[in-house]
Amino acid sequence: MAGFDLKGKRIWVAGDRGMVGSAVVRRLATESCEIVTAVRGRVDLRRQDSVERFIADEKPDAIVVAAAKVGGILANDTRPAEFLYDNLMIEANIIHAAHQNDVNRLVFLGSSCIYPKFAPQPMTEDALLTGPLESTNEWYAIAKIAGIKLCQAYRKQYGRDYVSAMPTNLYGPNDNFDLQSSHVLPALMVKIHDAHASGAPTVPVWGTGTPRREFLHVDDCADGIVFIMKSYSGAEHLNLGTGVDVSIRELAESIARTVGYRGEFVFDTSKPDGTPRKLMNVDRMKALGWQARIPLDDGIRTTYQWFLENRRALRGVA
Ligand code: GFB
Repeated sequence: MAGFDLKGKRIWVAGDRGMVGSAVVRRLATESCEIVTAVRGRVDLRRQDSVERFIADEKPDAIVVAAAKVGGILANDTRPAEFLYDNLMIEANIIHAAHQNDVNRLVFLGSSCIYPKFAPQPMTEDALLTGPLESTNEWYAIAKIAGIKLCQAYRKQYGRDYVSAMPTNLYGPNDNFDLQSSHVLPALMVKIHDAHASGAPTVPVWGTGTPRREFLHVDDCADGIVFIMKSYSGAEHLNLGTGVDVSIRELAESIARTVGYRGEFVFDTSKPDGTPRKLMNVDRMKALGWQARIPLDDGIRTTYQWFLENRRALRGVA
């Protein structure tokens, strides 16, 4: 493909109120395209007729599928039906209705948890479907793998230019800070902030602290998605990450430095560790000309600032 020129195009960002969707909207606002979003309550992405009507009415030229049911290790582990059903419905409805309405360009988003639990690290795109998944998030992973396959199937059967990007663990403004359902970075930010504020000597950290994760700021992620929309066409999905990982203990220490907390961490090994290591190989994106720019410490600092400014309005934060 020669490239997809965004100029004058109508781009529907499905999931524009979420962390990723809102970052994509911010990023697209710097392009000369028209951003299409759904007014709250107008479209239920789990209902085929609702999605079909919306796409037929709005006639977008391209779609970013940033809508998903997402959550941290505990939410994934305890709400398997929601994570499988909601995600299958959302992606199948959007991708099929896009095809029916002749929308030829679509970027689907998945997650680094699509790869086998013990995939060789850093994980290359071709590690997909080479081994068993991590049990805490296999429901979500199966749904996201189905999304990649849908894009490939509509490309193969109908010639649709649908592509998939797999972001690693994300964080940033508009993240979920609710301790029961959030990912580790916002969860530790809340816990360490609260311990600092109350003078608590310790902070509980789930698991052993030894698993390693890669964290991508959502503004980098949005930039990568727009880059892919403009310049990539192909059946194979692309990893979107930094290529750098840290242990959960190191992450906690970085957040503590930002917050100014000097207490200790207590590791709760009754909680699951999940995958031992989840680091992306990002060579393909680099070869295409893109790489992440925001170092983790800078991202933690600006996200903490955002948290302090917005915490009163956040769900599940006291
Ligand atoms: O971010 P997280 O929930 O998800 O957890 P995954 C990462 C690691 O941090 C695990 C530990 O080893 C957790 O045990 N951890 C320590 C904590 N303290 C906490 C805490 O207070 N809250 C949380 N949530 N974790 C998810 C998948 O896996 O990653 C999803 O379940 C998705 O499907 C997402 O792919 C990106 O990285 O383990």
